[in-house]
Amino acid sequence: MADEIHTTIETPKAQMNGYEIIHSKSPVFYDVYERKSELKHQTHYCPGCGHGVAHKLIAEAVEELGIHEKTIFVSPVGCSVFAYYYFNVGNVQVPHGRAPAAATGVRRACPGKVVISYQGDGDLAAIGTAEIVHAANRGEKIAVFFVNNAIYGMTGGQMAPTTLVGQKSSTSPWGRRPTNEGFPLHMSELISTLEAPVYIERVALCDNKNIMKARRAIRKALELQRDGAGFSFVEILSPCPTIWGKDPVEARKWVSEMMVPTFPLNVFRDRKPETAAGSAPPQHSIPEVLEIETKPEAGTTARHAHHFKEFRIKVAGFGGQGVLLLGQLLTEMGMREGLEVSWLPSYGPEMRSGSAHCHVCLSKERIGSPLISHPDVLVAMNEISLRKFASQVAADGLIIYNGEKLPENFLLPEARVLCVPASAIADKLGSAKVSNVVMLGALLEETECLAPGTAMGVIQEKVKRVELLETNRKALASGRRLVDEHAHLEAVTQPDGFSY
Ligand SMILES: Cc1ncc(C[n+]2csc(CCOP(=O)(O)OP(=O)(O)O)c2C)c(N)n1
Ligand code: SF4
Repeated sequence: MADEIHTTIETPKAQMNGYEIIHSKSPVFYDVYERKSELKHQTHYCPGCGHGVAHKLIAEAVEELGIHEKTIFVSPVGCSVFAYYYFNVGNVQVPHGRAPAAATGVRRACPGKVVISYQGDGDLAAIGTAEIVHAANRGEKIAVFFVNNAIYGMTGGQMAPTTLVGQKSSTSPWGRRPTNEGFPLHMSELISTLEAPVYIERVALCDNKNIMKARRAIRKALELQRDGAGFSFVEILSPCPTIWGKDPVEARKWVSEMMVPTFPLNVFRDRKPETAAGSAPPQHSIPEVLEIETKPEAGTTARHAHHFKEFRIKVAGFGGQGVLLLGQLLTEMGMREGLEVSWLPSYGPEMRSGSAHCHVCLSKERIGSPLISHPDVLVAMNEISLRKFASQVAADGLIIYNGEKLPENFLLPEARVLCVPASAIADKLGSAKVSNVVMLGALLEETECLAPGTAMGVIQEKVKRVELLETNRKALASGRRLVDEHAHLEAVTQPDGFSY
């Protein structure tokens, strides 16, 4: 297929006024575009669409600058939603308008990369106005290519913020009226009121000369990224023949005759990189930023071995049982023991007595997702949670249930079960509030996932009322002791007489 694509069209040079037509494409594009089942060398764009030209200019600039391997392309929602089918670079596809926010995250996480936020005018200037303004204002080190075709292309021609005064669209069939729809938004001018951006230019894909200017602007924006300079923004006035109801030649003409007078071509900002605002964001670890001591506490964590690569816990119950707090205690402990941690809470609008649960992940490696589908341990603080979540527990997992025994008619899944009457123990200790700490003690003793010594350090910091501290200490000890005794009982009941 690649051979078919990179061919010279066999037409005698004489017939072409001495020119040769070469049908080829940049190696920054994939050889085959899987999006198209039959014509695998064609994009999905309409003939004459500016997106195709803009893509070509970007690909050529990436190739020329030698940044193929370090480019990450963030595609938007709009006609260019499938850009990742074409660019053989790092690709991220994001929801409508969010490209600058996603690009911010990508660039901050990968400081050595060249990150492109590619967006249409509906995407950038309507639904994503906030994202682009704030990314520009922060001086994020990304290149934004803003393809302004004065209309919503993908959805069939609704008015965009950049639709011209008098221009008809499906949502302004009488033509845009400033008194009703306001004036077109001039994004380049708007962004150039901000301090941080280093480069802002508006170009137009209306004829060869201007396409060459666009080429230079795109190259420059990428060059600035390669050099780590700052926020660059290139607005590309672009034909949309299909929605405008014109042929490709007329559409290009319309860009120069109708769009350019409203959106004058200009270099709005061209700063030397060394004066760039938006200096590099701090690359600190989360414990450093939160000023959390990560050194293991003497006598506890240094000796604690974590017998897992990743340990996933779900705590569930109702609001007021300390469900979310128990999750926080575990994550805080994990952090202190030098683990990667995540805590994902979920609760209804009614904070008290409504159902609540949280996912806690303790890991020796970076955590991919904080969402846990199959926990290793379910801490069920009430019967409803037990019935609701027990079937999710991993086959060799553990359920710790807040009760003397399992409820009747409860179908036990494959997981092991440990019944801990935490609420009853907490009541005896004089505070119903510490039932979650009883469960914590049982969890630590049974699974040895974290060191009990770390728990007391964390609780000490979290519990503001001194008189409750002693109750918490007892609660933790009770949970642990209960498991010890339970293990002892179980041990003597083993048929072979051995303990496990
Ligand atoms: C949150 C959300 N709102 C609305 C849409 C519908 N939608 C898809 S594309 C689009 C407009 C795209 O127009 P533009 O950004 O100008 O890009 P073009 O298609 O012209 O290249 C809209 C409104 C969506 N997909 N998601
Ligand atoms: S509808 Fe317009 S913007 Fe979309 S692919 Fe066709 S010409 Fe391009």
